[in-house]
Amino acid sequence: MKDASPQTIYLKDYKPFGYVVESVALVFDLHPTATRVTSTIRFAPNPEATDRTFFLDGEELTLISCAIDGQPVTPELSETGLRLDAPDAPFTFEAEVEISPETNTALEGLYMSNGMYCTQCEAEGFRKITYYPDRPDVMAVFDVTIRGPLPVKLSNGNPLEAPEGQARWHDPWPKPAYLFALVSGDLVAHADRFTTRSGREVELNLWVRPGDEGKCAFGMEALKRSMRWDEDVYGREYDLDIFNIVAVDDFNMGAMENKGLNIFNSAAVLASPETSTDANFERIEAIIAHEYFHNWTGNRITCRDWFQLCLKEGLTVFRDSQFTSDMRSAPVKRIGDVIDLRARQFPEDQGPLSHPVRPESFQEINNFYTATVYEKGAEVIGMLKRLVGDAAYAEALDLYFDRHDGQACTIEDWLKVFEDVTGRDLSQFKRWYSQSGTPRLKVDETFENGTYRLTFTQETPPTPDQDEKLPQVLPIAVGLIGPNGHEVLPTTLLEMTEATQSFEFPNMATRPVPSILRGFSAPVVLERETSREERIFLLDHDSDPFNRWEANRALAQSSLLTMITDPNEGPDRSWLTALLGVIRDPALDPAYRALLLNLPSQSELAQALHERGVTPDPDLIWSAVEEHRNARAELWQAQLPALAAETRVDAPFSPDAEQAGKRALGAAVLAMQSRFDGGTAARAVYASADNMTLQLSALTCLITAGVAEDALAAFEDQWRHDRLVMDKWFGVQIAYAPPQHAPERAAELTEHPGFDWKNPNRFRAVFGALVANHAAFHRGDGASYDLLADWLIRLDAKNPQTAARMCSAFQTWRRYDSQRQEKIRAAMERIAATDGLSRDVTEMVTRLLG
Ligand code: 0A1
Ligand code: ZN
Repeated sequence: MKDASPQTIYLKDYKPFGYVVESVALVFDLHPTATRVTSTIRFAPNPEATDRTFFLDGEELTLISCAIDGQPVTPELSETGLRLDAPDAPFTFEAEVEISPETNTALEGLYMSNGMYCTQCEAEGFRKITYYPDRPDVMAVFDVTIRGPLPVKLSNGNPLEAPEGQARWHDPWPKPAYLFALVSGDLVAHADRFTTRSGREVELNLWVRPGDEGKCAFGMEALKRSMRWDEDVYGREYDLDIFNIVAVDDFNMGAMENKGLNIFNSAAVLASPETSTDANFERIEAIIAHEYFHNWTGNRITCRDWFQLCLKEGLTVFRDSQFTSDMRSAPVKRIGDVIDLRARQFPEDQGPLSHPVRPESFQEINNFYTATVYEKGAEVIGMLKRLVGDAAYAEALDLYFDRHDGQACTIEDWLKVFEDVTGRDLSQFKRWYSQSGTPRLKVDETFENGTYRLTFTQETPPTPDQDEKLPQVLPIAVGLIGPNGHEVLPTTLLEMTEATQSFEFPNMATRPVPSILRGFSAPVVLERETSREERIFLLDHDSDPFNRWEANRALAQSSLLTMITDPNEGPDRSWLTALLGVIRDPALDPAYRALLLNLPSQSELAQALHERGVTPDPDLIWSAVEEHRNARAELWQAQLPALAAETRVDAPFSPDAEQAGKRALGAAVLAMQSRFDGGTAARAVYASADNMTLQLSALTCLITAGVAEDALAAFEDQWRHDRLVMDKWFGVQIAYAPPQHAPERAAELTEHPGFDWKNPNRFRAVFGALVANHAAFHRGDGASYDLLADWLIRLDAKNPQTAARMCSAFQTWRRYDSQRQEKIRAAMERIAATDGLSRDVTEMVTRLLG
């Protein structure tokens, strides 16, 4: 267990380490409870450093022996590491330590998952493997020997000859310890090859447990597409002779970009049509790409310190979104990203966990792998690209790779390449990295003597971590549409730098309708009073697919808010009629049409009410959404069969965007039909489904209709042997349960023999679903708060990182009424008062309680 009276670490205190590491040789003698790790490390004084304190990080290690230049030494040991008086000249440090992978339930360092050894070292897991300067700015060439009983033994880099029963790996590329990896198990490979554009032959392997071989093909194809794309678009080539991916069942996050040996949560790589949904396929393709792209943005160029995490993560998320846009539909990807940003990042930025894209302090770095660092970090890069243009972006990236290859860098280095390429001063733009909070953008408009004028005002409300906010650089993409629906000004980028700023458009024959923030060109909240008519006009005519969707989203939101605040109001029928016209347009991509049918989440509605000064009532929100869905289904009833027919896929299953789009629209139509047919159509789909997308969408319809008992039993029977599919079974029955039953159902499921709560995927399947079911999570009796708190306390003792991540469920707590707030506060205080609480969860609840 980590120290619970933690220290705060500050960006401003950065100092380089006193020594450089010239080489590292590690020997592993694997054993479940007594693995021996022998390290031989060449250190030399670092000319860039003044402080020569020789402190090596190390946690939960048993030191067996330690020597400097062959002479045994007795270091000063503490809970966090080892200190020695080291020579002021190059020297060799040797240590032998013992660790116990089998009892490592935190899944950080070397641990075991289903009999297989594996590692997770980001951010600070290497210190649980051996004593080392475990910080990203210390980069070294690693040589690894693995001895042990299991046949497959993998590490980073290229394999070397080794005696029987051993494996040796040499990684020629200097790397920080967080990119170290080791895997050993009884595994089988799905193998392939890739020839890089300069002719390097690369062996590709996806290693899985026997039985999972049939779920590898898609991941492998996605890897090859990613490798080709990074060559074509960024000019980046792979740099080793082998690239290994391993699927692991017990993993805290999605995946990890260890050099040449990516380790994946099996949910983020294993796929087959029978067991995976279209959404799973798309996510897997994106994560494979993300980890692969890290080879350049993260590994070849890494971060100087963990405050710079967005340097690799923001950029790599941006790159993986570009990849998905190229592989699939760009507008559909953009809309999906914005839905996700608003659902996860906006609440973070506007609540007690608010922090800048580049935080300035932390207690536990694992708590900063956030939507702000990742997704807002990617938005910031998107804005930079919009501002400088595509050609300058490409030039700046080339310069970045040239100038910084092999280095551990900062955001300053990153911005400097853009300044050098464009001659722009990016000091104001840099506020995007240092200022937390979501800017709010107001718009005023006038039309006089043929000149149309837009006046924008930006304001970022104070956040708990920062009172003062300064104006940011906002790229605002605008188009103007004439009354006949024709565009009179194509998309034009306005660059806003002041708190208030006007832009004029002369020579307009008539007052145009503006389409503002096209493509969601900046991550802000746009506050504009727009009439219903104007929104319907944009829904009909906007040539920008994002803003067309956005107009519809605003219409949906305002209709729902009206219903919530006045229970006598029904849904906005004239909007629904206009929307039906668009939905029935066969020229529109079915995936896009499915997005138009998607309603704002109940949590988003709660936030919208809160922003309007109304305390959200989760029960009223739930009832209004239900009523809306029923009314919409009834109103469109006659058109549904034709729409359903249009979504039929006759070709053999493919997870491509085209088929997936049809299935997404089909699922939305089926959900509407199930609102009035008692589940007949869904039962038929369930019975004939030959892929998981159809099977699961039918199952969720049956759950919503309250007639899923048989189907749930059949599903469990069919899939009890498949861990990943069973995660879905656990999740859907809570996510789609009515609020009056969901917490009880969740509690019941924790008693199910398959509820292996130490497996992060299974824990998240149940509790992630409960949190996502807004009205159930916020049920007035506080049952869900208490249940979650009980389980977070239990999980924290085994796996602090996953427990801490789930604490963000409480981040919106101050939106709600005082009774709910009191119940949440009590739950969080109960967590905070737990004996031996980890540093991870302590930091989270302290920040949440404010
Ligand atoms: N760098 C990985 C994410 C990651 C971070 C921390 C981890 O610790 C358990 C694991 C993975 C990525 O961005 O994919
Ligand atoms: Zn990443």
